[in-house]
Order: sequence, then structure tokens, then C-alpha cells
Amino acid sequence: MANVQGSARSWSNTQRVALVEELVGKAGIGVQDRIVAAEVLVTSPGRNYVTLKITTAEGLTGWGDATLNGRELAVAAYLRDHVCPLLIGRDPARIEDTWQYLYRGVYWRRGPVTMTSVGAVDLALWDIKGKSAGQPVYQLLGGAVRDRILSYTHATGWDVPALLDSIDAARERGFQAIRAQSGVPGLDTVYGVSRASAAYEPAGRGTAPTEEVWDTDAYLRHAPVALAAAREHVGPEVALLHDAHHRLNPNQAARLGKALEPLDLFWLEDVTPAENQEVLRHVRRHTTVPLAIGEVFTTIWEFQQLITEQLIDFVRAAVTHAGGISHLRRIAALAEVWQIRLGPHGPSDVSPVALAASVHVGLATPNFAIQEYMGYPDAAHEVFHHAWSYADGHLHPGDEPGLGVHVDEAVAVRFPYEPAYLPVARRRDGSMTDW
Ligand code: KDG
Ligand code: MG
Repeated sequence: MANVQGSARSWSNTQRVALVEELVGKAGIGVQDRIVAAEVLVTSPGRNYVTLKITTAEGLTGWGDATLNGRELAVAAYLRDHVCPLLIGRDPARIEDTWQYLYRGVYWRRGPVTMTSVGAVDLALWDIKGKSAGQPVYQLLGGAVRDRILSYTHATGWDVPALLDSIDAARERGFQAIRAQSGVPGLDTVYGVSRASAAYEPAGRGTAPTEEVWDTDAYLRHAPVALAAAREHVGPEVALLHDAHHRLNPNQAARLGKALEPLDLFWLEDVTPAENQEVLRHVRRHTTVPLAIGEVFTTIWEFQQLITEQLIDFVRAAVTHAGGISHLRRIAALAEVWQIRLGPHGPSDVSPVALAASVHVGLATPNFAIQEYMGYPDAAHEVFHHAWSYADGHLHPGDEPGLGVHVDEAVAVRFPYEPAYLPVARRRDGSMTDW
């Protein structure tokens, strides 16, 4: 600083500030870091991922996941054009303030594109905070409340014998919680089930969605049979889950819930679209099957009625799509009051960065129940190097500072974006289904 002369009394404010900055600078404390770059990376190692990279003046890097299956480029543009420029010069330590600024400042609140963008920024800032503190994020959230995270994976089979083989394969990999989905006699395609193999990726590459034919009555006849065979096969100890993928009306959902009650499911997921949450009262009145809902919901306000009226047992929000670690923790805190637990969405379209964040939240959040873990294409592991690990049916985030994920940008550019869409469904008469 240039000469500061005279008595303190005669100094101008500028001189005082400069002196404080100089002293603080010399002591090496309290100097605010600044965001100097925010960039968006779109890559497709087996499937499309959108990743946000935030860099600070001190050279720290934070990574966030901004993947929204089938609408990736909308989030990439939202971040690039409207969010990244606003981040430059901001203090990366102000995670909550940045969240409020991006959520409330936009005027157009909520919605998956906005909330996925806010979530990506939130994840990247938590990553930076962890790196700056030299601590894994779960330590900054209050530390571990459990030793490891129970996880479930998917078993799918076009027919019942194939489903049972797929369940056996999951158990051989150590899973003690398994989601079971099967084909439906009389249908050529079933969302979430591949005819050819146990692995499935619901988004198909191409410039338009594939159109599938769906028959709810056929599904309702077959699902209890396939799930009963699964329960019979695994015995009482293994946790079985099933996803109805929003396909039922309230009465069908109630009927399915009742039919599945003797099978002691861990949960039955997305029985109705739940856009109209009142209808779940009807389902609740008729069945005690545990209900999991909310992978497409993005804020605490969308969960408010589901939670406060105890219409569900598990919140399915994804850490990315529901506004990041900061917001998912708020949803969890609300849910805790009603003894509702968290079972976050974690298919392969939630990137390894978001999976890391979800597992950090899980380790530090009392009412966390289970983490979906579908696994990733091999190429995704070449791009995303992660400290989180899977062993014996459980996940752990690892102890690297921050989220513990590094993105290899040189490898990422070898996998350019390819258009891909989730399928749409029509009834047998050709009309679009209403779910
Ligand atoms: O992007 C859609 C998929 O994530 C969804 O089909 C997966 O329902 C799903 C689940 O429970 O994993
Ligand atoms: Mg689901």
C-alpha cells in the first residue's frame, strides 16, 4: 500500500480499508477468494453428462453435475448464458447466499432447468469449500452419522427366469437391496427393461424419442406375479423395491399396493405422476405398502404436501435436480419431522459427481435410508475419477477434500454430445398415455 501518513483520526475511509487489507494480507488471513472462471463441459462417455467447473483466484476447482436426461443442452445453455457470468467475482465461500441469489434473483423460480443449474453451482461450491478446508464435504455437514450407505441396484429381466438371474447377479455383487422390474407379456417394450440384457439405459440415442405401446391392465396383472417370484427366490431378508414409473391412476395404485403388501417391499416407487398430490390420500387409505416419490421434483415446496400429510415414506429427490446439497438437506430436515426418510435418485443419468454429493449427504444425514446405485458405463469412469467406492452393498464417499471427484477434461472431449431422448408411451389405441 502507498504511504499512509498522519494520525488515524485524519485518515480517509479508503486509507483505513487499504491499511486493514495490507495487514490482513501480510498475516495471510481473512483474504476473500474470488470465482474467476465458470465453464460448462458437455461430454458423452456412454451417455450424456453436463458438468460445471468453477475455478477460484486461489486456484481451487469445484465440480458440479448439471445433467438433465434428454434436456442436457437446455441446462448447459442456461448455465453458460445466464449463470456463469453472474458467478465471476463472487466469493465462493458464500454458498447459501449464492443459492438464494440464483433461486430468488431469477424471478422465474423452480423448474428442472433452473434447479439443476442451481444444484450444479451448489455442488461445485461445496466442493471448493471442502478443498479449501482440507476436509471431505460430509465433515462440513456435521460429520458421519453412519459408517456406510446402504445402496440398491437394478435387476431387470424380460421374463421371470431372466429377472431371477439378474437378481442373482446383483446379489453376487453384494447387493442386499434390489429393484426388480420385468417385461410384461403381450408388450414389445417396457420402460426400464431391456429385452436383450440386464443392463438398461432408458434414453435412446437419436434425434427423437422412440414411441412405445403401453397397457396398464397387462402390467397390473403381471407385476404382482413377477415380484412374488422374486420374493420367493430371495427369501425374506433381501430388500426388494419396485418402480411403477408414474404409470397408474390412484385406484390402480391402491390396488397394486394392496396386492404387493404380502411381499414386504422396501418401497413401491412413483405409483402415480404425483403432480396432483391429493390423489395419494386415496392410495394411502387403501394400502400400507411404503411409497417412494419425487425423482422429478425439484424443490421443498413440491414435497411440502407429500411430507406434511405423510403421503409418502421416502423422498426420492436427486441432489442435482433438487438444487444441490444445500436444498436436499432442507428437504431432509422437513422430512425428518414426519419420520420420512431419504432415498435419493441415482441412476446412470445422475453423474458420478452428483453421486458423490449424494453419498456425502447420506453419510451425514440421520434420516437418510438408501442410495440408488445403478453403476456407470466404463467410459464414464475414465472421465470421472472418484474417491467414492462401492463394496458389499454399500457406498462410501471417501476422505478426499471436497466431493472427491476429478474430471479428466482431456478424456471428456473425446466423447462429444449425442442427442438422446427418453421414450414416450401410447396406449393400444394410439393415444398418448396420461402419465
Ligand atoms: O432420467 C430418467 C431415469 O433417471 C429414470 O427412468 C430412472 O426411474 C428411474 C429410477 O428410479 O432410477
Ligand atoms: Mg424411478
